[in-house]
Amino acid sequence: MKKFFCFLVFIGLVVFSQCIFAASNRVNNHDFESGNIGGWSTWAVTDTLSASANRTPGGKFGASPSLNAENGPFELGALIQEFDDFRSGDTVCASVWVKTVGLKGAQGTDVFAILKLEFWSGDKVVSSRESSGITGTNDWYEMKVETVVPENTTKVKILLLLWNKNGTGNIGDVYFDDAYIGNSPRPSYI
Ligand SMILES: [Ca+2]
Repeated sequence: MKKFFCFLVFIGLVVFSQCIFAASNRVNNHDFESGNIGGWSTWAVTDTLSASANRTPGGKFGASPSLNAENGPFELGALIQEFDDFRSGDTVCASVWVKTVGLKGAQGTDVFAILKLEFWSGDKVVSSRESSGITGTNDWYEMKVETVVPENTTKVKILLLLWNKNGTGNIGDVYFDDAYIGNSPRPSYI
């Protein structure tokens, strides 16, 4: 009986923690386990889903954008989500796990994977914050940005960004997975 009670408590804690995480992480399809990129808009990137690189425990998919768009290539490209429920003065914490394999520019220049937050007022960007970028080959690494929502912000955007510093396009691969945005840092149990 005692073991059964402990089992019920354990199940309850698992369900509770998942509910808390679901409530606190505002990113839709944050782990790409829907098997598509639903919830994300794309800007100048293609090849956005990968079944070969995943960071989510028990998962199958990550996102793998490329700047080599059919109508490109471009210097910048991103997967993007926007949120209208952050208020000026709020703390905003964002993070994403990223992995790179031989990532560089099509012409030998550097290409960086970056986590960026943009703060919009109406149709204008009023400010932005971004992580340091990584390039080349790196194992899974958690990029983080934490700041305070500036005055007059009406919309916050999270961008999983690729930037070719001195040219266009890229070769090699970048993988993003398990994106997060909320008013407090990502819970430690995910
Ligand atoms: Ca995943």
